[in-house]
Amino acid sequence: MRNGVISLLLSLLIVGSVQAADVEVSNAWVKETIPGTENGAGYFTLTNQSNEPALLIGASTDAARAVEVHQHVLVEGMMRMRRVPELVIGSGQTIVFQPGGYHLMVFGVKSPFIVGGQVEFTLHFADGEQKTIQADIRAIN
Ligand SMILES: [Cu+2]
Repeated sequence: MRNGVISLLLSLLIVGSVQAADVEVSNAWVKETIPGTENGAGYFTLTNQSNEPALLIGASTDAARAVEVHQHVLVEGMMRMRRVPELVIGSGQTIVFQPGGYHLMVFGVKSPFIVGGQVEFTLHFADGEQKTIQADIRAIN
């Protein structure tokens, strides 16, 4: 009986931890910065492997003044960028951040992003979960 209670508690603990922690981040990269500019863009693939939707509410980095989640949208025939304050990743869903679509907008890069290096970002989820990722700095083309 006692063992049964303990294993039940353990399984509840395990189930309880399967939330944003189960959002897998892969293929994280940032564009090298263009000399004379101080903004950058970061990309990655998010896969929600949990049974619950996950809510990405922002990102941060020590390498820049600010980071925002952005999306490109077509407004009257023009591509514009919009800040996305909350991005829902449904259970089982994969969302690809890529040029022309979702991206991390990096404002005020402190020192240039040079190909071959890495930039650390932290993704923030609504349940308080944080995920640290290392993004490879890649050439623009
Ligand atoms: Cu942007």
